[in-house]
Amino acid sequence: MRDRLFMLPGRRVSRCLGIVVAALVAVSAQTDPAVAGEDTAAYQQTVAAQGNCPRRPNVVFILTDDQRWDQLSCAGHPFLKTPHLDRIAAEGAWFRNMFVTTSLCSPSRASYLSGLYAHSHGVLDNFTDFHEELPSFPRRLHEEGYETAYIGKWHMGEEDDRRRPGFDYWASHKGQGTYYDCTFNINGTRQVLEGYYTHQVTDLAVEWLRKEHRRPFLLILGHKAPHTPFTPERRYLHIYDHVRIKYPESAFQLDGKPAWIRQRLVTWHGIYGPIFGFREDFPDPSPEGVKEFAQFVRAYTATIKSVDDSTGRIYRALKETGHLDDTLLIFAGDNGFLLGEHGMTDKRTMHEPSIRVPLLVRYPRLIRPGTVIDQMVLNIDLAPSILDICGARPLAKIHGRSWRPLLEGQTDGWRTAWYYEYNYEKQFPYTPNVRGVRTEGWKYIHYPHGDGSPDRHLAELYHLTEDPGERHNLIADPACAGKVRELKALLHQLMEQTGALPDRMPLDEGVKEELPEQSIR
Ligand SMILES: [Ca+2]
Repeated sequence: MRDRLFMLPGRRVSRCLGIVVAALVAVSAQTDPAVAGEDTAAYQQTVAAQGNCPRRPNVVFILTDDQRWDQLSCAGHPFLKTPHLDRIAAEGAWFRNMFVTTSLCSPSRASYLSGLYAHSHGVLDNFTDFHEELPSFPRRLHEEGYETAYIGKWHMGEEDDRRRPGFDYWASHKGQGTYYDCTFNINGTRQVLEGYYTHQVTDLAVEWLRKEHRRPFLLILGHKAPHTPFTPERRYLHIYDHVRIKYPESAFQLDGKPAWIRQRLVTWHGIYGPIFGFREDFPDPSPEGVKEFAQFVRAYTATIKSVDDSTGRIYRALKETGHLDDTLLIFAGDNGFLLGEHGMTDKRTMHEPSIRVPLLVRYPRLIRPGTVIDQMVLNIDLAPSILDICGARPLAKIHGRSWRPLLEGQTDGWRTAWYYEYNYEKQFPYTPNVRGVRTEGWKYIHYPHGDGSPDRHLAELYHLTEDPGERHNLIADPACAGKVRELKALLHQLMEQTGALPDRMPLDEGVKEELPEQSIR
């Protein structure tokens, strides 16, 4: 799939990686008047002048790994308390309908940085790095005079912990990292930071925030939590032992669903399988098997307590350094996570718990306290939104759009539908290829085989307004035939608009019971 890198919307730049970068720059120059004919010296003067302007906000972007949208007490979680995250929502905006365009770590992270769909930025799995020449919002802010730092989990390019372009300060590690005693590369020097990951990256972030900053700054803080292997810090290990956890009802309502969902039940990504190592004897479809599932849910949730504490420390550091109200403070997750819904764990699918993520934004110069945004926003919207609010040059030819107008009460013309994509992974053979469209009221999902032949899996259709839990697959309901035709046409239109056609993907080799290799679990 490497030859699909950088297929910008509406224009296929090149299939050859070697010349693709030059072509990309050329395309940008042709299409972005701010770049075309730019007088470098004059531009640098402008940047220098802007550097003294107090109105350019700082940006702190906190990104968690696999935190689903409802893992916040302000989102109504039944037992998790997140007072520090709730405060950001209370003092800023909570985007209640925030989604990712691919529910997988690296592709989504690349979409956050670039504003592009995975089929354009080329990070289609968790083993591909963000190409060093690909434009991103951190690089753009850096070009425009921002002091930039990346601290924590980068998670694109499994074996490479080197500083990525666009960052003045770099503290990250290879691949997934470890919850305890993780080895970081801090500006070129590798060292083990003893202790719990969430605290270690927070210490680094607070230390960096407390330094003198003569220019506006961008800090991205990438957490490992709540990613597998769910490992709460010691003081939170048992805080939910008293909470009763059951399999969700939808786990037992699989009639009318595609057969692959039933096949997934006993796999690495199903509720009767090993549940990421929490269950030793598997498959276990017995009612008693819920006890390991309950431990799994408790541990996942408990790791978020530390993230909340971390957010409180970041908030306090901003306040004590006098930066708080001049900082665009953003909290988001890279993808959702299924906690037993439809019998599934993990993400990747297009069902609601997988694609919905939290998005909280605080910036009192723009956002009234207690703002709630109901329009559908996407991970690809983050980059254009930050650049818009910072007054920076936009990225050319991207898919996302700035949600700044939503914060200003302007909702006319906002998107009412969007396209979702996921490609089958041989290393994780538990989810087919997924293509789908979500509107405010409906969702259509289908599972292409990958060779252009007719689909071999049943498609899914949900009337979300009446069935937000996606219990009733209406795909075979004759009364919905017109809706299916309408959504198929809309899906095609959205794929065309985003440059996703012709659509290429791996061959679906089926759902398998084999476990993933130990090194990538
Ligand atoms: Ca993730």
